[in-house]
Amino acid sequence: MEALLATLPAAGGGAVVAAAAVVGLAAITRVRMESKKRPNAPPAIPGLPIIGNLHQLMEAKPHKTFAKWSETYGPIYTLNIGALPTVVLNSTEVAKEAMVAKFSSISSRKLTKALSLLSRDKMMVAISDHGDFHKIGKRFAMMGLFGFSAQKQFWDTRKQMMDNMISTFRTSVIDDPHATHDFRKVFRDELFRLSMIQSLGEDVSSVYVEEFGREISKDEICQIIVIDIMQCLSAVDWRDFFPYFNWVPNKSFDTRVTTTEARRTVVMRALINQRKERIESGEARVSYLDFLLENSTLTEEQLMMLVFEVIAGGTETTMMTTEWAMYELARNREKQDRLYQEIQEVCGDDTVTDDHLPRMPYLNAVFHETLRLHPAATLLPPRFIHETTTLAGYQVPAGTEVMINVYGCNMDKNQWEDPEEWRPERFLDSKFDVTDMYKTMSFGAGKRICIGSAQATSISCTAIARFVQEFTWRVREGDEDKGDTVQLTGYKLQPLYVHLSPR
Ligand code: HEM
Ligand SMILES: *[C@@H]1O[C@H](CO)[C@@H](O)[C@H](O)[C@H]1NC(C)=O
Ligand SMILES: *[C@@H]1O[C@H](CO)[C@@H](O)[C@H](O)[C@H]1NC(C)=O
Ligand SMILES: CC(=O)N[C@H]1CO[C@H](CO)[C@@H](O)[C@@H]1O
Repeated sequence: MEALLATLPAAGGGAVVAAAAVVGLAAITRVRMESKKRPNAPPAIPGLPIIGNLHQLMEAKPHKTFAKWSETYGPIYTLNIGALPTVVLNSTEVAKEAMVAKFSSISSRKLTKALSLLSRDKMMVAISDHGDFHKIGKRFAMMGLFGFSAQKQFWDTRKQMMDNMISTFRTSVIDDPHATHDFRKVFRDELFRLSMIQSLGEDVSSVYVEEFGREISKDEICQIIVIDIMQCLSAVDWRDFFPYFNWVPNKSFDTRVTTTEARRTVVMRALINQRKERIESGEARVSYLDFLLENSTLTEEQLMMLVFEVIAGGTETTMMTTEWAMYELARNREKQDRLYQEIQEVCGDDTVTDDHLPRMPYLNAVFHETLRLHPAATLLPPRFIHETTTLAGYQVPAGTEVMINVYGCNMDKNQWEDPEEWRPERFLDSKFDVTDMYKTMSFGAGKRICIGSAQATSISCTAIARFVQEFTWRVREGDEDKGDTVQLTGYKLQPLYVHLSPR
């Protein structure tokens, strides 16, 4: 009891927290008895380890807590601390069973409060239930954005993006050969530019937002529709994991989510209206918005959310993955040398392009090993069992929430040797096919698998290869072991700063 109290945050007042703790323990005891009644239920987490690991939930790294518990409770177990029973999955096999074989019983979403507000109640492909909106949204994205003919339109922009990044780094190396470079800033700026061109047809430099009463710059647009949203999503509200504590008020959290959502919406509306005016004046472009306006009958709100989704979803995930890859290469000199050797053998004096990628197995391994160790989504957006089913041989009743711990699956000692080590060589093993884009579950699996995976793979791999082709990478002194993440996200806590020397 004392341990529990000591780990709870001061917010909310001692009395409230103590009361919650007492009722919480009572709930735990009840669950223990109930689970005895249902012999075919997955193991339930009893009270003690929860108290022991509560501090990790408070640090908002539930994926780590969940992985730790599975060392004791195995690949599937239930948390019954609140009104909503939750089953946590930590092995690839069981997770795939849930996402592929049992999809028809587990195809809706159970959202955290923040996700539900930010997605305007499931009005995003990734966060919708499986149904008409999901199907239509996914088809539009394939046709209007990710299909081969749509992507072909953006090849020049992508090449330009790579050239811009290299030339930005080059210029700053010439200015000061000993400088440290802010990798994230350079990469995010260019990815955001690509996202804007793909989704709105132009590299928007500013937009007038009526509600703000002023024109906002491109940096501000990126801040409001991408960065603020991602940060808001990563500010885990632990009440979501233990709905039993839902009644504990958290005003600052609720206000922050509501404000962030409102700002995102007015900026997106302004961007879309600005674009519509151009289209009305006869200026057609190839873009996702142009495609949706001409080919769909979506409401204004749906249109706004779908365009927002590809801008926000496309920028940060690819940025995070590439940043981790460069961090690992910059601190593992011999792996970087091995990659450089492969680049020289395959490309000679030519600049690396998409066309070289199939002939570069080590580059492919570097990318997948980065996705494994540093998944952008450590926990997949929760799913919901709407029809009683079995998982790993256990019966799991309708009404249970499902948490898929990608981090836990990727760290499973039974599947990966020394899982905490970044070792691309493991993917050179003949049991992995080079062309398999889903060697880990970092892009999800089954019907809800990531639709941007091909684009993300090709941008990230080409960028990594070009960066290593042009420069030798070294992390800033003292940053060799800065591998922590922001709460439950895959964000690197300390942005990557590097020293570069031209090859
Ligand atoms: C390295 C980069 C990326 C990673 C690691 C990643 C990861 C994921 C994961 C794990 C899911 C599955 C969620 C689930 O099963 O519950 C997903 C779905 C999705 N991703 Fe990505 N993603 C990446 C890049 C992108 C890009 C570039 C875009 C678009 C511009 C994108 C758009 C989406 C969409 C729309 C879905 C929802 C698919 C559905 O629910 O049917 N992703 N992504
Ligand atoms: C309220 O939410 C914030 C996140 O914005 C979190 O840091 C804090 O711990 C929460 N407080 C309580 C009592 O849950
Ligand atoms: C609308 O869809 C058709 C058929 O897929 C396509 O050819 C056309 O380019 C689309 N319109 C726009 C503006 O993208
Ligand atoms: C990361 C982690 O703890 N993974 C565990 C998942 O569950 C299996 C049991 O089947 C454990 O052995 C793994 O260690």
